[in-house]
Amino acid sequence: GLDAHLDNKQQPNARTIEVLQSMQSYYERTGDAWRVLAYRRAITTLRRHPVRVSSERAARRLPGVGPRLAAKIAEIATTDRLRRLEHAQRDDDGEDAALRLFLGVHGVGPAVAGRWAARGLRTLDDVQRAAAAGGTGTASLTLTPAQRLGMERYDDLNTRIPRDEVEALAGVVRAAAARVDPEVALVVGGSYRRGAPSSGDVDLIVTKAGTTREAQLRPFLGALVARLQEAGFLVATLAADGNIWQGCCVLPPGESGDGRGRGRGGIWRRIDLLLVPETQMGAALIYFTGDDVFNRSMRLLARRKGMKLNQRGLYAREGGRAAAGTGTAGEEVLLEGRCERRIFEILGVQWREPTQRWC
Ligand code: DCP
Ligand code: MG
Ligand code: MN
Repeated sequence: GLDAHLDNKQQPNARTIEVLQSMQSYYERTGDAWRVLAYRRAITTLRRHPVRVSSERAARRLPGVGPRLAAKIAEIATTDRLRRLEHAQRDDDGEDAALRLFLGVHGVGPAVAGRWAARGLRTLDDVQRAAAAGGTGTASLTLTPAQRLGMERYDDLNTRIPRDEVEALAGVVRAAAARVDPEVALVVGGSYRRGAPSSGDVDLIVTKAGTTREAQLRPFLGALVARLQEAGFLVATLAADGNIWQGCCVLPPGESGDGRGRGRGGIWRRIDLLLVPETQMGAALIYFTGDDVFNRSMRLLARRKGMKLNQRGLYAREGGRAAAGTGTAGEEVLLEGRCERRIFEILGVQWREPTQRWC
């Protein structure tokens, strides 16, 4: 055929074809099968056409080209652009920006963010309106309690917490904890312990000498949370489940010289309270200090050596390497839980300060 002789340079309608292909791939992305077919047909026809098509009338005479496509072919040939495509590309950018926006909502992951963006939602107001439409109908959507908080406090929860504020917030919890039980100890973990200048949240590990089970600390946690809620420090609960309490807190008025602490009117911060018996403190420190990549590599190393590391301890697996190979864990024997350094030693890993545990 003719098209075999015409490479892209010689092809008299090369530029038109190129723009139509962009338009076709846009319709492929939006799932518009009919338009994809129409564009494919027009492109095939144009490829075989030996002369440049620059008017709407000439385009109309091509087989498989309807009036609307003919107008677009003429527009490309005479202006070297297609406004419809430029619009479509702007819409695409809008979808990307919306996706990033929605990923910032606490409690929203890639799947939900993608669904919201794909159905045309672009702003938090769009989401709010769809949520207000109730739980039924195609235009509606249901937010989880965590997502609702994430929407209402979007800016707060996307603002990093400076190191000194992490310290001030932990100080408030420490003071309250001391009044409930002076023997309880609190350690700030997470990115703070790794020395980060700012943190996404406050990770507080709660422990007490002599404890062997987290249940022994639960009454303390209940009393602490009640006290901090009453004081207006804890302002929202996201999850309260076993050994972990997750929610939001805010610096009390006057707590910080630069006016950051304004009670409920201040910036709401994410806080995690984790109950850890003393016997598991070393493993818990490793886990809650992270970072997550460091944790994964430590666990992998443990598996390779026929051991198992989790947030409660380092275990030997009956069957050792064989068990690691088959993926079936045998009976586990606790090697160490209490001492962070000892866990490194048993694993045969040189000690790393928390500030060196990120990759
Ligand atoms: N963690 C993990 N794997 C996950 C989530 C968390 O190993 N999927 C561990 C390592 C983290 C720690 O828990 O350091 C605390 O989790 P955070 O989500 O609070 O993360 P960071 O404190 O490290 O960072 P940020 O400043 O964002 O809070
Ligand atoms: Mg954290
Ligand atoms: Mn956390």
